[in-house]
Amino acid sequence: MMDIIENGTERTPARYLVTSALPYANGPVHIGHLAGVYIPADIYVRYLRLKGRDVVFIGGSDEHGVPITIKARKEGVSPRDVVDKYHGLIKDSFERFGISFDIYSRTTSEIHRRTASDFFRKLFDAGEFVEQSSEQYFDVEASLFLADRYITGGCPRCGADNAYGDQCEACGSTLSPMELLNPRSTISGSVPVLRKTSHWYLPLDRYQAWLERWILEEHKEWKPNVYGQCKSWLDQGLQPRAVSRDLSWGVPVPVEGAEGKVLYVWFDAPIGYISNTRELLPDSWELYWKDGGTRLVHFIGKDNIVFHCIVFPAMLRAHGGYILPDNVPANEFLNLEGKKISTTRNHAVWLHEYLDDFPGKEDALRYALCANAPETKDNDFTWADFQSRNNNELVAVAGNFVNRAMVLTHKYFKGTIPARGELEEIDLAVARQIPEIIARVETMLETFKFREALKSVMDIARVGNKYLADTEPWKLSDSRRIGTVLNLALQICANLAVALAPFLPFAAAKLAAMLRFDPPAWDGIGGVDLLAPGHDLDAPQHLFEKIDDETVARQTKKLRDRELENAAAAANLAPQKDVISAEEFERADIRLATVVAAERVAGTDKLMKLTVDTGIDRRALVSGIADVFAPEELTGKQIPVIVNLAPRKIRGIESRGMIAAVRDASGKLALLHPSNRLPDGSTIG
Ligand code: B3M
Ligand code: ZN
Repeated sequence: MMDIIENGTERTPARYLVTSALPYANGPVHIGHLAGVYIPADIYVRYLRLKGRDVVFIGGSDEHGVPITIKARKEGVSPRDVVDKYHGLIKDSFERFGISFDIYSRTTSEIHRRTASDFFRKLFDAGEFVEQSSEQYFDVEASLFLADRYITGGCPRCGADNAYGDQCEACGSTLSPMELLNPRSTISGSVPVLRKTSHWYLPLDRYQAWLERWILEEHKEWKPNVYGQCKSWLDQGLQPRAVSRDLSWGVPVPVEGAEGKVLYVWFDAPIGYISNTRELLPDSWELYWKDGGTRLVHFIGKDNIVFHCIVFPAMLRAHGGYILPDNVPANEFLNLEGKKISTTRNHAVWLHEYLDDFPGKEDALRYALCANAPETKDNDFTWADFQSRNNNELVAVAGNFVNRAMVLTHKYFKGTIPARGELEEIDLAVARQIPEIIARVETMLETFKFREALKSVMDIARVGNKYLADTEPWKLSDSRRIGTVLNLALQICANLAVALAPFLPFAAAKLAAMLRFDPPAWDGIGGVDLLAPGHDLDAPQHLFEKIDDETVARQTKKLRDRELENAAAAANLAPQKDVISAEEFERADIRLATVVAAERVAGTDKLMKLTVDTGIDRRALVSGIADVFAPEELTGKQIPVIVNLAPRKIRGIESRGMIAAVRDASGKLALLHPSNRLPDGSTIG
């Protein structure tokens, strides 16, 4: 399909260049990133390497653009501080999850600045840009042009508040700042004014016909979601796009008189793929980017489709000399417990937190995210599904099969692989099934159907489990027959060790070590002679561990707590306090009491000494309400008093209790009175 068909036979590309989207270094990465981009890319690359193909896997952080400078402003640090912090965190998370980049660099590197700058200059010199001046929103208070996310307002498509100048997150529409209803600056909150500024535009309209042919006719094999989005962009008619911005953070526009202007982040970021390849392979990078024998594949999320399928190819074409992507297998989005993952609302499973909460369980998440990947539609991650995939699939199917084969071999043959006797039909059938499954895994991987591929890999273990259940070697007495069955079961384990490797690299390595097996390349599997009889196995170990209910409950609680925190913060309220039990609450003794006397505490503005009748006794207490209430407003009133609070000395007065008053976010006070009078000392609770 994507192989070049020549005389009816598919030709394997000479080499592969695989890129994965460069995440903005303005926050940590979460499960949505992993499921949508990095896991599929890593599986693909690991598979290609096992196939012995020449492949480079390019990653890196996107360190320019407004998302970075907004974060810097919010945290009161420099953009440089922000990218240094998050680049380190992101790189570390990917490494710990086994994402096997050949390079993970950054767009603030010197080589990138030069590469992006030269790229722009080449297009500029060739007259590929049009310069246009236009009116743009300007924040007078902050004295700044308001690019992209520096401006918010109503969405002209769906009416949502707080759409950004480049996109509405509620409905997903791409917007321009001029379309926003009631625009506001996100920096000062002020209403922006229009001011003239000039920018360089890439006239995408000039590439319309070419793109229509290249995508709509020559790449009908692209995933329907990708093809469909491209078609809809093309059907609307392409417009020139500005490739510069009035900002100070970014790659400076390399043109005289362009002070204060930088390259638009979506112009420089994809060039980052080139820069990072140059950094990795200073002498041979051009082979990967310029030779027709290379297959270029971009792994991205759906919000990046237009940039990778339309804008970047147009840039490459305008430049000349570069190959174009052969495929862009973009995924849809992953939701979390039924809601959109959100960095700003902190509704996410952050990878660095998962790694700390689940040490040694990287593969469990890799498995759940691949098995449930949003390949054709948005999907939902739930902790319950994660637990059941781990316990019912990894542990119960794959782990269980390997463990039975290992334990039985140790029991019957002291851990030495037995020789096979004559094969019966049931053995031959199993031996035929394994290469069929592996061929299917290959087809699925070559066509980016990673969920299906993983399901098929698990079928290897399913076949193995069924084989042991059908042959029941533990019930046999003929040692030769037991040897035949266990030999075959172990051969299936060896196949599994290789087939699992692209998906679950840690478990695959552990399995190979247990088998004391030096795994062959991908094309060496499928058969049942991978392990030689007489060869000693290592001691059996569990490949996977169960995840218990408490662990899952802790994670769902974490999400719920954050949701409450966010709701409180949004309403400008203090977050909910830690949960207490009913028994703990009941320890507080709150009663109705009547204020019998009130006087200001001399020398203070706020303190009032109250004498209250609690029904049990008369006592004094000191309360910080004198700036709001006068003594005469209080006497005679019934109010709730916490009577068993430990006494405290305040300004020489022993305060025995505390009145329960109401306080709003700004500190305003109100008192509580019962709706009808009840005897003093009546309990509240
Ligand atoms: N940083 C957007 C994103 O993280 C952007 C991708 C760049 S890929 C060249 O979704
Ligand atoms: Zn909208």
